[in-house]
Amino acid sequence: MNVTLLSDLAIFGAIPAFGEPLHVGRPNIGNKGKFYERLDDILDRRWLTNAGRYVGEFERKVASYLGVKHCIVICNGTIALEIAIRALGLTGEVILPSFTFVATASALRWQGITPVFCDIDYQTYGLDWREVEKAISSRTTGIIGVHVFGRPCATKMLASVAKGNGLPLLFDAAHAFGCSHGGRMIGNFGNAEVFSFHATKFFNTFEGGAIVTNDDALAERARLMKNFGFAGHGRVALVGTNGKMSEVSAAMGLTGLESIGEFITVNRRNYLQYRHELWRVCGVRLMEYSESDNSNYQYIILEIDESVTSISRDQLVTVLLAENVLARSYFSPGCHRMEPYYSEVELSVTEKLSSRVLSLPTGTAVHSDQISKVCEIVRFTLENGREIASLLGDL
Ligand code: T4K
Repeated sequence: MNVTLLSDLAIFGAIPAFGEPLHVGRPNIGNKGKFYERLDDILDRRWLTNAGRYVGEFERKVASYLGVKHCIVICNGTIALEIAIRALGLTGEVILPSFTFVATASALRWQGITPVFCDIDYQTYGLDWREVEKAISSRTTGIIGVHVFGRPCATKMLASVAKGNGLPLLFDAAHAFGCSHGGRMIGNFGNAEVFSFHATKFFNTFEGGAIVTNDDALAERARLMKNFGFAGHGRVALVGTNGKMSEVSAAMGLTGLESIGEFITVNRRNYLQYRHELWRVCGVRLMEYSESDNSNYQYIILEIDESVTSISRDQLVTVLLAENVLARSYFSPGCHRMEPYYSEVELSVTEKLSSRVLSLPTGTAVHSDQISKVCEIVRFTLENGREIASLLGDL
């Protein structure tokens, strides 16, 4: 699709494009002064990484925020997943959703483990426990649930399936920092949970992640593994890797933690504005967050029902792009339809959602008038779906 041509079309004259690109995934930044103070201290003390003061403080504060026994911070969420998978002793086959970022699957395959993709529940977008039960075989060694877009999986039912089959349960909680479920913070479910603190997450450490668990032995193994397996000078207890977080990242995390309430307030306000401005638009469903749990509201997810709108998700993304709104089609295609994992297996809910959903900009970098304009573009496009679809077809 030629986007330059598209933006020249008269229909887009109705709503002039944004001058600067409006991105999904703009980082939230805490108090810069506080961050610079910490940075100065790191540089003055010349202690940049390897069990530094800020990493220790950050781990203690994250553990206390989540009410979890152990927090091991890691250089990014993907390596955190790899370490958690290894520390849990997973091998053979592991069941996980296909509707996730590819890192969840690759953290397994990287270690020679076969990901077995399973369908999800349409209400939560998380693993469907009934499908998990069907997928368990003699080669299954574990289950990974993903709290997609920060909405908790069916934690109780998954725990019961895991327990009933003697399998460890790991949660990829990359999207769910600051969320709770049934009165407990995410971080306290399964054998362990893994967060991502990547720049695009509402809470970031530039790059970063964490493994959190209430299991002492598991925490000890993960701690050794992230530091080459060192159990003391010259003593290597097990095969490890380098998963350490730097002091600068921890300083960013500590600074962000001081503003996390404000980040969530802004995300919630943005979410409510999107909901208010889009609720009348036919064929669009804004993903809901449960009011009984705490959410971080970091994703604005629209589901486009093409049978009602006569315009597809991909066409809407093209229009938004022409208007300089860089919406993302997270997660499309599902992992089971990506080259390294390609499979003909039919996962009907995954396929439906991955062809229908898109993610819109939010966070502290996005202002109310920008949200109004994004909503106006969405409304206009859907209300004129037939004409726009046919224009797009002609380009
Ligand atoms: N599990 C799940 C379920 C995940 O979603 C992820 C990561 C992981 C595991 C692995 O965690 P990490 O190893 O990443 O810690 C982005 C992120 O890189 C990735 O962290 C995230 N999930 C995924 C959903 O999104 P891309 O390929 O879409 O990123 P990119 O570079 O296209 O950036 C997205 C948008 O953010 C763009 O519009 C630009 C904007 N952006 C990005 C960066 C880095 C900024 O405005 N500023 C920035 O600094 O993967």
